[in-house]
Amino acid sequence: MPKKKILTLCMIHDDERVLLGMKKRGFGAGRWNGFGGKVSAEESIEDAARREVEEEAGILVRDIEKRGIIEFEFKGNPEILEVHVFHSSVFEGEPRESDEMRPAWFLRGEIPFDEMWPDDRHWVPMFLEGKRFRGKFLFGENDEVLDMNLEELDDIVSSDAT
Ligand code: 6OG
Repeated sequence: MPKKKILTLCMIHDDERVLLGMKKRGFGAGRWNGFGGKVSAEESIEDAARREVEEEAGILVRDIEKRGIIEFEFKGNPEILEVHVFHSSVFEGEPRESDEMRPAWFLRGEIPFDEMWPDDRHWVPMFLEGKRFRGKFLFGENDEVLDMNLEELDDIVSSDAT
């Protein structure tokens, strides 16, 4: 049985701008991404999403809503990353740099897809339109996308709503 690791990813945006962070170390270092990380045993997925935004960008999200779930598989690696993608637009505090991330605002039309995970150009536009989705990506060597599917959902099903 493949092992699953549950992670969060929170993208904060309003009508004009998206807040991304440049990952400074660890998995995905050198890429812009939303904020997030591993869910620990004693917390809900949503609580983990809030905690990770606070740790990585120094802000407290007020509204947070799950918009999608994406499974990532890397060829030759049995571990599957199940990433729960959240949206937020209202927060308290000023984004600040942490050990892990350097935050910056991007206009919605100027998202730096060339410096992000290659899956992002497929689902981020859908996400920014407010759609719900489920996806799967298989990565090969050099993080190229070998296979993918992405479907829009009417809603996130309740069993996924933790
Ligand atoms: P830590 O391991 O630093 O959390 N993540 C991905 N995000 C995108 N857009 N594409 C991927 O394709 C990703 N794989 C992982 C989930 C890692 C953070 O990176 C996200 C987490 O927010 C492979 O704790």
